[in-house]
Amino acid sequence: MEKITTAEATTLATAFAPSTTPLVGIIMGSESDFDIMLACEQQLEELGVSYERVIASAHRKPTVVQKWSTSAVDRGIRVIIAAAGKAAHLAGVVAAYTPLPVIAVPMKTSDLGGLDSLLSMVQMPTGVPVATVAINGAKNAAILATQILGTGNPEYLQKIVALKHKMENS
Ligand code: C2R
Repeated sequence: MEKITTAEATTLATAFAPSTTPLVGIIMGSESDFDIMLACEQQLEELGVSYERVIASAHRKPTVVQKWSTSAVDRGIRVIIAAAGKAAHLAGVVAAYTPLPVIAVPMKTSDLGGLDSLLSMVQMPTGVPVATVAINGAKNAAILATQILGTGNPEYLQKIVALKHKMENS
């Protein structure tokens, strides 16, 4: 699980037919979000859930975000996790382009402590929801994504049951 460069991420974002078929699509507004979002990827790996990662900002790379979001369903993605900080419009923009559930992870910020990111994500107007986890709640985003997958797949449901048992017995 290497940190990918922006160039590689852009290539991935514009690749409409990736070789594997990830179920979760992770999008982040900046490479600077990656250190926090690593926990999300690690949790998905622990739960055995395939994912892809893209770094693309809605205001810096609007075309990439549009292409990645609109192609997600056809590429086999079933849940999207969007992480961003400050005026975090990314999750809402992605949700506008896809019928898939979007989980938002508000990044902690230096100026407003992440309250800016949180409100930008959680306060989506009626009709275009994003399910927002806690500030820097990267792990919970992975668990929630797996729970959503689990509603239609007993394998993932069982992974969540096992995770809960582990928590209870630790
Ligand atoms: P830089 O570190 O690249 O300056 O980014 C990123 O998610 C990051 O937390 C600073 C912060 O800006 C956020 N960003 C957004 C969006 N794109 C980047 N909120 C977006 O599209 O919403």
